[in-house]
Amino acid sequence: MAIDSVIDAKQIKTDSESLAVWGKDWTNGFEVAPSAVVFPESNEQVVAIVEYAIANQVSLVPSGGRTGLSGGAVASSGEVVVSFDRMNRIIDFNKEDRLVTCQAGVVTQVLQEFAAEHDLFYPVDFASAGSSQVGGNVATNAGGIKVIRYGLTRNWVAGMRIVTGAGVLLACNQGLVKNATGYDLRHLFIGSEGTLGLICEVDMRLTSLPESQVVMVVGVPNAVDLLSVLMAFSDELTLSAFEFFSDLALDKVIAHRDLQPPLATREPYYALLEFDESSLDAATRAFEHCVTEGWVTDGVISQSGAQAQALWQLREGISESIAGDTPYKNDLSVTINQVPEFLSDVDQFVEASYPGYDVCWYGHIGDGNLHLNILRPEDMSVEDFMEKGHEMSPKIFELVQERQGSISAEHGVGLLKKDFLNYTRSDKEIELMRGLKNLFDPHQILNPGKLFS
Ligand code: 2HG
Ligand code: ZN
Repeated sequence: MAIDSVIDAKQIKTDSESLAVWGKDWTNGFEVAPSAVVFPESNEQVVAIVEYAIANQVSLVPSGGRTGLSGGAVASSGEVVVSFDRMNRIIDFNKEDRLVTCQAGVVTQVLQEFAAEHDLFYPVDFASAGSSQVGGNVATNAGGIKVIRYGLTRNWVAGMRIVTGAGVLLACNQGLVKNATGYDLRHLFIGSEGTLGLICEVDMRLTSLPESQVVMVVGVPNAVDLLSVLMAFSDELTLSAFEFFSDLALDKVIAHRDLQPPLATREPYYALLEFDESSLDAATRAFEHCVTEGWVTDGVISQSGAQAQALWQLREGISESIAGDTPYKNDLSVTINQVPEFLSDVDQFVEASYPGYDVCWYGHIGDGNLHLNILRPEDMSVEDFMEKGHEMSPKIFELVQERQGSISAEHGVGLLKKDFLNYTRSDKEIELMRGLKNLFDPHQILNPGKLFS
């Protein structure tokens, strides 16, 4: 039986160009070979697709905005890709509860704009907000640049409708604030990377609009002082963001976007802070304290929304600016107090074992989340460099493990890191995770080979 027995032919694509587009996300290096892409338009159609997959032993790969960086949405071996592009409507809004019900394919920025139109705020934000979709955000528990103040996607999911691998449409929580009736299955699906169910609809909670935000960029000569700067500001005010980037990252982004460096003096590191306008005096006090202590040498502060956005580009544009260097990417986290030591561990390891490689650091340092990108030397082939990366991974992950950190802070495990899951999760935990997988996806049709083999 073919898939067009359960879904209209107009909702199926099998041409090679479409397979190449919908069969992958932003991750490179994996084979892309789906057999078809289907575009359901309702929860019932998602159920029908899952029933079809069970009956015909077909594997399904859920696909959102395809902005993932761990291969979670890559279809490498004849799977049917289930794209949520046509389930992209906001279907309900409840002002009293501040709840907005989105189909899984609603783009993050559309949700943010919808909230703003109602004088409310959806605070989860990241550079790919213009393409990423709500379902994918939930499936990876997306983080981004405002986690320090507002938390991860998980904090905003008030309910969801999801189709399990057994073809059952479950409604989890339904927007309740309080619901003490046992296991909260909603939280099991958040971050499950499409391995337990296909997310169809999400009830997102919104919050009050923040006051106008101010952005500050400061130069930090020593990595070890980034933490002192964070503490100095956190003692004085509530931060909406605390990000960092290295001077090499700055070089890359200003060259790529034709921007100016933010400060007259270049330093090895920079911190980007965001806070409420009413905290300006407190921020000035913290800044002066940091200068007196020698943690910070110089700083710039936005005078308008446009300037704030321009400063944000210096951080948000980095990932795109190094894409041409086909970097060996890592998305690591440790507890915040260990960040400076961990950063130095990794730097020392790379310097000693792989001298001459450019290490481009940036990330959400206020959450303990560091994006480590090692750049490919110009004269090295992509294949040889990828091999070097594979060689490096266990050693870097050992450094993560020594500090009980995570090998994936926010991008997810997908195909890229599944062989290394045990550096962050114990064997017992992985065994229980497999048990849950078998329970929710008894026929092993949902995103097989992701998270673990
Ligand atoms: C970011 O914070 C994204 O810019 C991408 O999570 C990180 O490219 C990366 O390594
Ligand atoms: Zn990030």
